Amino acid sequence: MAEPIEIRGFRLWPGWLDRAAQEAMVQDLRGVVAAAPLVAPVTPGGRQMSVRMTAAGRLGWVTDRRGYRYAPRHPQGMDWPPIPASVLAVWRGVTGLARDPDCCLVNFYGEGARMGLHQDKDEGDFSFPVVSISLGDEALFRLGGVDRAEGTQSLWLRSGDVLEMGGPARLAWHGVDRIRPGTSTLLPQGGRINLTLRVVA
Ligand SMILES: O=C(O)CCC(=O)C(=O)O
Ligand SMILES: [Mn+2]
Repeated sequence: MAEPIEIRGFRLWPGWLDRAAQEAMVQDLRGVVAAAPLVAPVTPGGRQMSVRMTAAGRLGWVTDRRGYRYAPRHPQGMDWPPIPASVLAVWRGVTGLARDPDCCLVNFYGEGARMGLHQDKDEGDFSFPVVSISLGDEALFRLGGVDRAEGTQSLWLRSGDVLEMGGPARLAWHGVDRIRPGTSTLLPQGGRINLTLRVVA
């Protein structure tokens, strides 16, 4: 695999997954969503998120009026399905770690969906990276520093791209300003799927 592009400690591999691998992963994710449906979560402050979410793995990240947390079950009560092998292969390839992630958070962005600037800090051990996989329509990703006061910059994430937030960038602020509908034919109904792989510890 080619060397990643480094941007402020984030590491980006454009086109890690070719089209056939993306299609196979989407098929695997159809199984995940069939077992654990996408939900429209609310923040602890009561705001409806525009992204729909589910998860795979031992734990899933959830949010509701009670707070942000990792939970052993889907909000509707079912177990989270296992993380597909196709997804674990990306984690292992990028990180080279023997430790697999506990959670694969699945975000679905329809037209108009976004994710505000935030840090991923509900995990117990920040020495492990977060690995993000993009599928479907392009997304304008905003990245900043560990300190919120640092400036931010934007880059387009495309279908098949893999981004690692680790080391100095593990606690960096980041978010998604918008997606660009109609920029990918991967998902028949359009939209974007983002997977983030996390060791929760
Ligand atoms: O959709 C993305 O590219 C980022 C998602 C993200 O930051 C998260 O789920 O915590
Ligand atoms: Mn995040």
